[in-house]
Amino acid sequence: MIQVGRAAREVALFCSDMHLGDHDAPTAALFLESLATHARAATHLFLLGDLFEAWVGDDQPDAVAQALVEALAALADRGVQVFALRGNRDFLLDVAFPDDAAQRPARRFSERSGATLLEDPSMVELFGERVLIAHGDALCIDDADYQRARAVARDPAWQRDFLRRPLDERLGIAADLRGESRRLQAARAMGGAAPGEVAQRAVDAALRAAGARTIVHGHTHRPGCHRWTLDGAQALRWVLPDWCAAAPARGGFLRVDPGGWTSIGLPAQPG
Ligand SMILES: [Mn+2]
Repeated sequence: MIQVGRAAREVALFCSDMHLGDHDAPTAALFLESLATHARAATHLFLLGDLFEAWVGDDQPDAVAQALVEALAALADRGVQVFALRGNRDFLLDVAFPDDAAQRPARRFSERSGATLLEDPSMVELFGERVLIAHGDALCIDDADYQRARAVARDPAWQRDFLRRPLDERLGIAADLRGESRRLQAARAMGGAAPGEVAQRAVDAALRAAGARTIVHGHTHRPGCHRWTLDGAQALRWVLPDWCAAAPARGGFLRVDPGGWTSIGLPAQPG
């Protein structure tokens, strides 16, 4: 298990739902500037899914994606341990292309960025505490249509069939899925619909299964800190914000250090 806090100087930073892409340069600039500021003190960076608005494979031809890859690689070069898990927008992140694919990227996302891809959910130990980390969409179990779509998009056979296609075709399919063809089952998993809300019983079950009482996730775009009692113990659920540069700007990190948990918002907006 990943352990943070074996040395007192260690600092973990969490964020998610940046939804980066060439369609939104201001949000990419906002995020990359904020990351440069706050990652300076971090020893571990956790990206909890939906880093990108869309991801058709590790050959995604996207200048903003390349800028994030380079920023992560620079952090990794400085010794920061970078971890990422896949969201519902970028579920093909670092997924291997089949041998008979029309074309294949020279290097996978993890190789280019220095990030280690984690399963969703994963367990980490933070300063002696077991913490479950997840994107969050798997906890939205009350939306049966969404969960069916998620299962299709996460099916290895569906993914192989998709990655086998030429890049232009994959980009076209992704655009169609986000556009009019929402009746297709995979469409909602690839984006389009507004994110749902997690079901409390799914959160409780995930924490019990993990033997944890703290979870950090994103996806819902409803940032907050929820406390309740689970089997007689205090439970904690941190929800990360999504990022958007358009006023009123949204975004932020969660920081964990020997002093505890701190939510880091954006600096006050001018005007
Ligand atoms: Mn999401």
